Amino acid sequence: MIWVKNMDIREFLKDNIAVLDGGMGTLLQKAGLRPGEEPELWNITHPEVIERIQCEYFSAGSNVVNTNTFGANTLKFEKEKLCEIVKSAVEIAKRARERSAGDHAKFIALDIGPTGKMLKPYGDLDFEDAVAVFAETVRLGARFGADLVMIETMNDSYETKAALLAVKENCSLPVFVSCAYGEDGKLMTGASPAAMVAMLEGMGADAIGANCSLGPEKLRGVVAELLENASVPVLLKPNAGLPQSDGERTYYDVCADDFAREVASAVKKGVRIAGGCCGTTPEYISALVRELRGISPVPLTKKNVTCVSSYARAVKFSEKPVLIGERINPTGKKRFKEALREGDIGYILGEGITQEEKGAHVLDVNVGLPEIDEKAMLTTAVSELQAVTPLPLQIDTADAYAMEAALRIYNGKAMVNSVNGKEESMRAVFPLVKKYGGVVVALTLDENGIPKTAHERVEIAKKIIATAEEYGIEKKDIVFDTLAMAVSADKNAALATLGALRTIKTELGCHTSLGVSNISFGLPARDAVNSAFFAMALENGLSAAIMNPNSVEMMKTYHAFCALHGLDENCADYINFAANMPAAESSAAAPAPKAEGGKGSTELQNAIIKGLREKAAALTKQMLASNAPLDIVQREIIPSLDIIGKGFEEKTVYLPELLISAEAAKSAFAEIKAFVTAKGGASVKKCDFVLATVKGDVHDIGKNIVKLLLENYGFNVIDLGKDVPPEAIAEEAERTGAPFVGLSALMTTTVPAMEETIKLLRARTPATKIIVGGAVLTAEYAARIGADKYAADAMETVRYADAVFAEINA
Ligand code: B12
Repeated sequence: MIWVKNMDIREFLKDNIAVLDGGMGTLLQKAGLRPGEEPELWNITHPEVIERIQCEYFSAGSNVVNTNTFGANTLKFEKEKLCEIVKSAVEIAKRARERSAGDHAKFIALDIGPTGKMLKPYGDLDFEDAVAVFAETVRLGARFGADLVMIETMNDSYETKAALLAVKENCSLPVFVSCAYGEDGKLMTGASPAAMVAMLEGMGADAIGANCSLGPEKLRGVVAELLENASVPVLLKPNAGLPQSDGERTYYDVCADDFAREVASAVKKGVRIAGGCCGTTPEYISALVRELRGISPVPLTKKNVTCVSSYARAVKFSEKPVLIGERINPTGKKRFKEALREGDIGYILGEGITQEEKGAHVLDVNVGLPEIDEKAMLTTAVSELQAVTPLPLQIDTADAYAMEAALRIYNGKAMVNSVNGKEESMRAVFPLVKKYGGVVVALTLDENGIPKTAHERVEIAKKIIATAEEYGIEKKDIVFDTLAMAVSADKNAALATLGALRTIKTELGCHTSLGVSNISFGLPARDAVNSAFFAMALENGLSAAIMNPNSVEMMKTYHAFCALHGLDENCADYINFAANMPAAESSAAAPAPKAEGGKGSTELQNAIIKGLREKAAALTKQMLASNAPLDIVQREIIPSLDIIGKGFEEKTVYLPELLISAEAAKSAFAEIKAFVTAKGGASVKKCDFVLATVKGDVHDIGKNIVKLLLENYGFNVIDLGKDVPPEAIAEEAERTGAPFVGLSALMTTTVPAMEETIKLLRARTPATKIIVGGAVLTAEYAARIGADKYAADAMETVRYADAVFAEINA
C-alpha cells in the first residue's frame, strides 16, 4: 500500500496495521511543563517542543500522531483561544509530518479527551451541552485539516456517546474511540468492553479500543473482549505499566522491549491499531515497530453479535432467550394512565425495578397517551429509568420524534420498538437506527395489514431486511416479531406466527421476538395459554419475549425451558427460582425476607439503595409518624448507605448507582430535617459551632446529620459546607470565636487535610475544642492527629458538646 496524502485511514486499515504515537503529557513534563499548566497552551507558547516530539514519533514509525489537543475544549478555553490552540496544534503536527523521516503512511488525528465533568443525572453537565462542547473542537479540527478524530481515555459511556455524536454531526472524518478501563475490566461508570462495542459500533465508530489506565499485560482481558465483539478494527494504546516513584521522580515499570512484545502479541491476536499512552516515548514506538515487522494483520471478521446495552450492561441475543418486561405500557392499565397524566415518574420507576427484580433482562418503555406530550415523557422516563436500573431499555413508540429524542439521550445501544414493512415506517425509523445505533424490532406487517400465512410474513421480513441494508443496517440489528394474534378469533393464529418465526430464525438467520400475551386475548385463565404458547415459541426459535416477568407461570416456563435446553448449568437458575417462588406456587416454604447481597431489609432501605428519591422521601414521611427521627437515620439511612458503599468497594456497584443512592438518602434526610425543624428544636441558643467537611472531600450527608442534631440541641451551627480549605475553617473559627469546630472526613485520602486543618486551628485558635468524625476515622487516629474528641455518630457529638458547654458555663 503506497500512502498518498489525503488518503482515508479506513482504506489504509483494510490491509495494514496502524501504529499510533506514544505519550505526550509525560514528555511535556520532562520538557518543563509545570503542574497545573495547561499542556494545550504549549501549542502557542512552545510549538517547537510539540513539533519535536511529534516528529520523533513519526520518525520512529508512527502512522498516526495525535494533535496536542487532549483537553482543548470550550469548558477550559474561550472560543477564540480554542481556535488558536487547535489551529496551531494541527499546523504543528503537519510540520512534524513534513520534517519526519520515513515514507510510511502518516496521519494526523485530532485528539479529544474527556471534559473532566460528570454528565447529568450523576453530575451537572447536560448531555446536549457536552455534545456542543465536543462539537466546537471537532469543527475546528476538521477545518484546519486533521485526517481523523481520536476520542480517547473516556471513562464514562454517556460522555463517550456525546463525543461520538458530536463528531458524526459535525464532520465526515473517520473516528476512533478509545476508553480507559480499570483493573476490573470496566469503565469508571461500569460499562464493559462488550457494552461499549455495542453502543459505539451502532453509532458508526471506525475503530474501538482501550488506552491509558494500565500496562499492556493488564489489558489482556479487555482486549480479548473487544476482539470478541467488535467487527471494526480494535485499537490498543496502553501505558508503560503503572507509575512508580523512587522518591524523586516518577517512572513507569514496563520497559520499551517488554511493552513492544506484549503489544505485538495483542496485534497477533487481532488488534489492528497499536501505540502507547502515559509513560511511553518514541523509543517505545521504535521498539513496537521493530516487533511488528513481518507480522501481517489478522483479517477483520463480522462478529454478527446482536446486542443491546445500557451504561453498564450488555445483553446479547445468543442462546438464552431474552426477557423483555412489558409492564411499562399504559395499554389497559388505568393506574398507569393516571400516573402518566399526573407526571408520576415514581410509578414508572417502581414498575421498572420490580421487573428487574423478577428477572427481566430488558425493559420495554411505552408512555404513549394521546393527551400527554409523549416526547417529553418518554425522554424523562428513559433518563430516570437509566438512573435507577442497569437494564437496557426498549424504546417503544409510534411517534418518530419521540423515538429520536429518546434514542438521542439514551445511554447505550437501545432496542427500538418498532418498525414494520410499510414504506412510511421504514423511512422514518431506519435513519434513526442508523444514526444512534439500536436493535430494531420489525413487525411482519405492511400496507396490506397482517398476512394470514407464515409464508407471507416471511416475505415481508425479507423486504424489511433488503430496505434496512439500503440504510446500512445489518440484519443482526433487526429482531423480527411475527405477531401473536388472538387464537380465540382464529384457530390457526398461533401456528402461523410460529411457522413464520421458525423460518425467519433458521432460513433468514435473524433473531425473533414476540409480544407473547396477545395470543390469549379473549380467553379465560390467560396465563395458562400464554405460558404454553411461550414454550412452543421458544421451541420454534424465539430469541426474545415481550412478557410479564411478574407472571409466575411465564417465569416457570422460561426457567424450565432453559434447564431442559442445556442452558442452565446444574439447573442452578431453575433451583434458585423455585426456591424463591411465592409460597402458594411452590411446594417448598418461601424463605423469609432477609437482607442479602446488595439488598436492604426494609422498604426504605431498598428505596435508598435503588436511588428512588420520591419513594424514599414518601416512606420517610410515613415513618416519621411513629418513629423517632434519629432512629430512622440510624436504622434506615445509614445501613442502606453502608450496603451501597460495600457494593462500591467490592465493585458490584458503580459510581452512578452510588450517586443516585446518595441523592435518595438526601431526600429522605430532607424529610427528617423538615420534621425536626417544624417541631421547633431547642429555644435557648447555646453557642457557635463551626462545622465543615475537609478539603478534597465532598461527602456531607453525615456532617449534615451532625448539624441537624446539634441545632436541635441548641447549638448555633455555622456550616461551611464541604471541600473546605483549612484556612477558611481557621478564619471562621477566629472570626466567631466559636468554642467548637467539627470536622468531617470520609476518605483515607482526605484525612491529611483534616490533620492540616487541626494544626492551623491549634496555631490560630488554641482554645477551640476540635471534634472529628467520619467513616474512616477511629478514636486512636483522631488522637494522633491532635483532635480533642472523636465522635462515632451525631448523638455522641451532641453529648460531648453539651458536656463541655456545661463545663465552660459552670
Ligand atoms: C454516599 C457516598 C458518596 C456520595 C456522597 C454524597 C454526599 N453528598 O455526601 C458520592 C457519590 C458523591 C460519593 C463520591 C465519592 N466517594 Co463515596 N461514599 C458514599 C458512601 C456510600 C456513604 C457515605 C455516607 O453518607 N454515609 C452515611 C453517613 C451518615 O455516615 P458518615 O458520613 O460516616 O457520618 C456519621 C459518622 O461518621 C459521624 N460523622 C460524620 N461526619 C462527622 C463530623 C463530625 C464533626 C462528627 C463529630 C461526626 C461525624 O456522624 C454521622 C452520623 O452518624 C460511602 C460508604 C460508607 N458506607 O461510608 C462511600 C465512600 C466514603 N466513598 C468512597 C469513595 C472512594 C468515593 C469517590 C472517590 C468515588 C469516585 N471514584 O469518584 C468519590 C469521592 C469524591 C470526593 N472527592 O469526596 C469510599 C472511600 C474509601 C476510603 N476509605 O477512602 C467509600 C468508603 C466507599 C468505598 N467503600 O469504597 N460518595
